[in-house]
Amino acid sequence: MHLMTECMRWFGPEDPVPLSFIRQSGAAGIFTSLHQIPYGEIWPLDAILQHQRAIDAAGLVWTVVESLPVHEDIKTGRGDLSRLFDNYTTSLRNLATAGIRTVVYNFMPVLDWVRTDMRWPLPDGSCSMHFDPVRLAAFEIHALNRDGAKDDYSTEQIRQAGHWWKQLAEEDKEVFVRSIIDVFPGVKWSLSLNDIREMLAPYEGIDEAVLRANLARFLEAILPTAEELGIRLAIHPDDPPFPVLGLPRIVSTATHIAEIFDIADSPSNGLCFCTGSFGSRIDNDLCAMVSRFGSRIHAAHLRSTRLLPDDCFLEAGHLAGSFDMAAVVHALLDELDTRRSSGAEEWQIPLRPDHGHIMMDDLGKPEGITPGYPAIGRMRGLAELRGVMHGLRHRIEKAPNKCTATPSLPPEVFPRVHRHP
Ligand code: DNO
Repeated sequence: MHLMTECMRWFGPEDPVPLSFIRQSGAAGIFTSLHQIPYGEIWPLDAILQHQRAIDAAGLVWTVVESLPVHEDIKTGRGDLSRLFDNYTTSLRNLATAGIRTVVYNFMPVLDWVRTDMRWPLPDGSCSMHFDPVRLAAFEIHALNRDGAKDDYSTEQIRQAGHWWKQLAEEDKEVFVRSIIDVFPGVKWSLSLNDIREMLAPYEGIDEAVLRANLARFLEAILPTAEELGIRLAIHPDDPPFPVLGLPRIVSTATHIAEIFDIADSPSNGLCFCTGSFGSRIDNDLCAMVSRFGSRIHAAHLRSTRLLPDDCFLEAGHLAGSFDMAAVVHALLDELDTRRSSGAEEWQIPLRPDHGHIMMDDLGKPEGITPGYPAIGRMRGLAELRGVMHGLRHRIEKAPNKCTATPSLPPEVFPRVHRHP
């Protein structure tokens, strides 16, 4: 049976979920990064190999780099760009030397992903992440005091934002602000609101077209090396897939992806298909996107969002969102088959469950450097996705409803039981 490789994200030695636990989830591969290296600096081969050895020792494989971050100067098109491009390609070379050839990156200005509540209580007692534009308005207008923020919201949203902000206790304001400005993967930079203002300033005058031109300059600089090394770059969509903080967005829709692929028609210029990001827009038809961009999908993040009234959304169970996850998985399996039947050597699409509900034992644990990535909720997500994949494969490859006996079971799943005499 040809399935997508099941993976999990690991944030490195500081991750409260160790590799030994990840192994127990049934995942075979790891999406990870060298979070300790500042954005824009070279990833030395030694550091890559050391990270890889830790993963190997746990019986897993470093399948995908997530992410090799893109420095803000590249996005704004300022500073010593040729040094940054050289550093990026050197890191790609070092990764290829270690045999790692799928590399995720994003082109989101200033912030990585944004939610307005990291612990939204669900009726079953678990917690999810939630996005509410009213709360983002409160952040922008009352905490950040961004010029022009009010122009991005309706009068009613501004009114509700003021009301919500006023009733928040001082310490809750602090927690709320931190949860927006300090959610970079695997690190806590302890950024202040002033740092964010300084990071926003260079974007003055940068609209979608300029940001896309800056992405094009970056891709044109690094793609020749990526192609030579057989590296598949995979851009991650904007999360959420619409403008925040008055910043342009260029990776939110099918039109955007087509524009990015137009920059360079190269297999190295690929996509990380994040269903949760794309799925937070009602006008994104996920199955159509898989069919249209299939050959360029180099990695998948599978997660569901439930779209709610007033432009809110919450992160639903992996199969319980507003779009049909099983249909998306089916489309991805079809893409695998297309690759295989065309004789492609690299036919795999590694997947990882993205995010997960905070549930059971994880409810009492601090989020630390990995908000959104509790062990149990992600494992539940992976198990559900695995079930969908196997069920679909069974339907596709075997006669419907026919039960075929399994001739042998892999020994690592059912090891010999040593009984006392
Ligand atoms: C959020 C993640 C993102 C993603 C980066 C990719 O949970 O999907 O942080 O890793 O944006 O560069």
